Amino acid sequence: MAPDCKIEYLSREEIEKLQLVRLKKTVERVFEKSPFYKKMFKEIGFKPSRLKSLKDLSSLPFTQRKDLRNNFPYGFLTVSLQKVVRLHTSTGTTGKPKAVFFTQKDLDQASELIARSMKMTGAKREDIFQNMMSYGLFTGGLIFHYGAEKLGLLVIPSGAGNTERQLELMRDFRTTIVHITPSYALYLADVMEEKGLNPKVDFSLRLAYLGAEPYSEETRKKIEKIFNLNAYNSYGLSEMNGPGVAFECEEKEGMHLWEDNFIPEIINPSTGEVLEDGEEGELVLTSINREAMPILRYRTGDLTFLYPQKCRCGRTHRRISRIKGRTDDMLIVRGVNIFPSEIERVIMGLPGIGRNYQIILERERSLDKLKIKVEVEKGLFNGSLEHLKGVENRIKARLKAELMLTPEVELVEPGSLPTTTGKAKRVIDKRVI
Ligand code: DLL
Repeated sequence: MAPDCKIEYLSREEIEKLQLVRLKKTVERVFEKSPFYKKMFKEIGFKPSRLKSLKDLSSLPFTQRKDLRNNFPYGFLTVSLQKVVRLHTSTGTTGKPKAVFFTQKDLDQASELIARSMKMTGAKREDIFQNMMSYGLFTGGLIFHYGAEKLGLLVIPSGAGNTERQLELMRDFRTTIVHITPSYALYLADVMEEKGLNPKVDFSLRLAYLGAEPYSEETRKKIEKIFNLNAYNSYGLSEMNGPGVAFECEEKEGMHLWEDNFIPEIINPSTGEVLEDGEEGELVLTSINREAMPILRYRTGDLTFLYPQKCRCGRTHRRISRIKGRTDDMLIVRGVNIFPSEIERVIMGLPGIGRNYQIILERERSLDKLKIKVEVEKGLFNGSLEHLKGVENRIKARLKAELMLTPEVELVEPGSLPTTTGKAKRVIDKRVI
């Protein structure tokens, strides 16, 4: 069924009216049902009846990533498990991921937002859509998949990786739209050229949805030129359904954040003060149309601003700028969200390891490459080669088992990595985005 596009053009008053109704319902819901918010509201002495206007939202505390982890898995749930039909988790790499639950209604709504976003950028029923994002716990696969089906496209659920097969599918079925990470798009172009294929001539691509990781305007332009297509930026996070939170329109100037489903705020990340439109800060989101697991004032860690001007396309939902960076040290490596502290926890828990390590990120043929240099204990280099290999293999095995990472590991002599008296610079990111 075609998405309801009228909602994209509501007046500001109409949007705010709808937001207030949905916000009140959400606040009542979490107050009654979510163990986490019940406790929070009690602690701050807040009653849902106190919420009279959208401005009152700012009197509530923020919800942080650590709250989700500390209340894993069911602390945010506001429905009985019988009503939950889907689990997704963030692609994070800690021992405990963030669990995100969906009722059937939540999934329908998430599909609606994807269908709306795709339609906005000109996707049509006759398009052939190849979804090259990972299927499974990551939202980029399934959430987008159902949205594209809702719009009536032919969906090829090819998932991530397996480049040869991707190319074959693209040629056999004349794929016209791809959903892909920008780095994989560049890699794909490399492989095409290597095989003597012309990305413009031998394929039928006309649209690409690029997201799940930061990239620059220059990278977008490069991808558009190589494939001769229109590429649109797509933003989202697991905690808020996954993709479909904000999406570019044909103007390609900022992403419309679907304000009938999410209330955005931009805050100063150090003070928590709410900033004006146009000012850059951390994006904070409140989901106001979720059943299983609404989240209030969630600190995304993403740096952006809200455009103060109306969009030329006529849609009224405000736009966020391309994501400028993170407020924390989260790295996105091949689509997986990684915190250096987690790598440290794993490495330092192993025997034979010295005091220092370094995480090096590079781009090799457009794909991220992760290398970890680890200082070993004194004397280890004087021992047998076999013993050293054993230490290296143990590091690799633990990183794989706990964090699903398969980096290159290099063992180095104690004291050979640079040290500073101040804040250690353990991450060297050589990637140019
Ligand atoms: O990456 C959801 C998604 C899937 C979005 C497919 C777009 C397309 P997470 O794994 O929870 O969810 O990672 C969310 O990825 O907080 C941002 O830091 C980053 N991110 C997502 N989209 C963009 C983008 C999915 N277009 C985290 N530009 C977010 C920059 C992005 N960063």
